Amino acid sequence: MNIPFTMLPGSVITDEGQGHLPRFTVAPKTCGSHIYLHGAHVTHWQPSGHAPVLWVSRQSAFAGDKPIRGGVPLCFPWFGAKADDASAPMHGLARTAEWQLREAHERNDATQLVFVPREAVGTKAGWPQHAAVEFIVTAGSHLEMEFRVVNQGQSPLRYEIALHTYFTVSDVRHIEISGTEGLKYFDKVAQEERQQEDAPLRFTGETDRMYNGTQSTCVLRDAGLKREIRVEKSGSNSTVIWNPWIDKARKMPDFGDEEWTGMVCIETANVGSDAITLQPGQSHATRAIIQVRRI
Ligand code: TA6
Repeated sequence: MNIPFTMLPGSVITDEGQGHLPRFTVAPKTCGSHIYLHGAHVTHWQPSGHAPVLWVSRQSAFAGDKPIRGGVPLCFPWFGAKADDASAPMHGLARTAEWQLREAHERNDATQLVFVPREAVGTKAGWPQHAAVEFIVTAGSHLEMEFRVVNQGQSPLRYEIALHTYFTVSDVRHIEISGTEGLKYFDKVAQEERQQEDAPLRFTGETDRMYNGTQSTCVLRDAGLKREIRVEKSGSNSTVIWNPWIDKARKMPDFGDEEWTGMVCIETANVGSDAITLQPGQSHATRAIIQVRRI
């Protein structure tokens, strides 16, 4: 059960979002943010003095059994297709699960909300048994997100996690992302290992790259919106960068045909060879800290 509304700090109200889904609207003086209980899904974050940072498709579904297209989908406990079950949902169970709010606090002009999966989620086939999971969102002049897992069982617990963050950009053809220069990556479009040249990433076509073994901060430079978005991380060894481009956008029913130019994903993750294995009693936190700077 969510904490009683009477225990919500003044900067948090509950309202009905799109699709009549329950949503928290968070508004400390430093930002505005929306978080749905469905998938514990952050759909909006706008620091004071800046344009909205997160992107959501105008064609997104807002329905119990579908993930919201945009914002920050939580990919857990697997990323992409489930290795041993082709019928399992893409990107795991967390982003379509029902969560509840366990705590809410105001701290230094920011508001922190702690979400935990509803009891019933633990019975879903594929959800790691004996895993204590919480998702902590701190919305303020920065957006901090932490996905924490504790292995409360008696055997090792292996999982993948990605904070699959969608950013609004002026035009993906006119931005660049630094932080992955010279790194090896798996190119999901070409289906082969490649190495990035020693220059920031620019976009000239469908881009779907998994970088493993990197703790680097990525910086998205967007001259069109006169801003840089800095994606710092801790507890994350993988970065995924994605833009569907024209053909893939057209094939997605919850993605407008022309919307591909206005977004890019920079995902803070532990996926593939960087999957996490927790021994009994161990815990791990995957954290993203997002900041915006005018340029
Ligand atoms: O993170 C990139 C990716 O794995 C792409 O391959 C693409 O499938 C994207 O995620 C979106 O996946 P979704 O299941 O949300 O359509």
